[in-house]
Amino acid sequence: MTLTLKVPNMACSACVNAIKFAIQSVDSTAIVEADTKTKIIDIQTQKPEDKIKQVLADAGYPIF
Ligand SMILES: [Cu+2]
Repeated sequence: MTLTLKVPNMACSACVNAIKFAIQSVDSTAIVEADTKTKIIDIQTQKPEDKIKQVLADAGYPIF
């Protein structure tokens, strides 16, 4: 499953690393592609969207 989410707080490569780390903490096989210009991340994961959104919110990157 691929999720496409917009993460308004994602500003730089450190944010991308934090987001990847947060997602991979719940799904170590997840593949995360992020674009800091568009604030869009594409995530290939087996976890439900709600779970991914929750870990991102917990990491300081809420999805609106
Ligand atoms: Cu940043």
